[in-house]
Amino acid sequence: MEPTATVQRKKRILSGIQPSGTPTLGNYIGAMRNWKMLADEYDCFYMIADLHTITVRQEPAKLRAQSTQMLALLLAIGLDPEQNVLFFQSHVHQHAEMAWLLNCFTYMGEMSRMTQFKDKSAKHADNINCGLFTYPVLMAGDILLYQADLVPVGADQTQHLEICRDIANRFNGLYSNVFTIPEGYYPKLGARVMSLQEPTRKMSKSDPDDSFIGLLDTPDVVRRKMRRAVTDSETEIRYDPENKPGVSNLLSIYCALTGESMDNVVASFSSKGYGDLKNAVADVIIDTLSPIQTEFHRYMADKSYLESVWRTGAERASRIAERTLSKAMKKIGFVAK
Ligand code: AQP
Repeated sequence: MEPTATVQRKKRILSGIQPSGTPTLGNYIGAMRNWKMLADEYDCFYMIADLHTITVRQEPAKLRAQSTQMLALLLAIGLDPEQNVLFFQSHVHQHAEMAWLLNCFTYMGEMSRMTQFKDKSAKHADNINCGLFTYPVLMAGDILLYQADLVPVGADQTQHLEICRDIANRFNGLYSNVFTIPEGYYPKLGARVMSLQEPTRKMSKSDPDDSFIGLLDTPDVVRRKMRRAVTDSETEIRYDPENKPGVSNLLSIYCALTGESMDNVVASFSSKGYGDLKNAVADVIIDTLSPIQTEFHRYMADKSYLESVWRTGAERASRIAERTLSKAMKKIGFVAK
């Protein structure tokens, strides 16, 4: 008898980014650049999470432009659209459908405990919509549709991954194994980048412009934002996030982009001032962003190529998403088409 070869499928990863603005250096260091490193080892699905973006009111033309730009930026950082499935969430209608199904398997009490809902509703007090409340259910569907094994998560998303696992376990418990239960993936390189103006809060693309470095910021803008970055009234350069959050943030950006260890970096700045640190951080940021921006402009000039990437991505994603959605619908008891 022929020996049976066991073909092990690569583990699958699903991650996303909202086109709620120009991605920041935080998105890049904490998420995007890691995505590129995962491509060889994993079967990667990266979505531009445009459905999630409308939990906060968006200007239509801006949302469209930001979404296209986001795709061009993903390509510009080196994500290969053949190796990775790159797609717009709204192009795969199964996301919205799965979210509805899962809403009916999620309890109000569970959603009420989500800290991001509390934070975001405080930030957008004039528009606390139901989408903002059930956002983690849409996210659970995003993950479960692709039977993802791993989900790269930052500290702010662990609660959402937990709820996704709870919902999937509940569903599987009722209807036998429909969903893969995802695990968190914690990237080796994944510093949390803080706001330049309020360094105790994370850097966010929808915050005021001076508080973040956008991936499309020109060198002049980077230098200006660095000059204005909040530090403290001392002069010593040391890594102490609790007492010196501004300086520590600049140091960790420097380490994240150069790959140097914190000890070495702190030692190399021991006889220097905050101005020198800011200049050095600006230099490494500009060096990082400049090749990305060149590629970005090249992709933006080729709309038909971008279109072909998003069409192919949607087709590839839909095929898998449909398989899971149909299975879940059948289990629930809907009549097959
Ligand atoms: N400051 C950050 N440092 C490290 N990682 C970060 N991420 C976001 N901000 C930082 C990571 O980027 C990925 C994509 O995030 P997202 O766009 O889906 O949503 P977000 O976390 O809400 O990002 P923003 O920039 O703060 O968006 P807005 O302003 O729209 O809310 C995630 O993996 C996230 O951890």
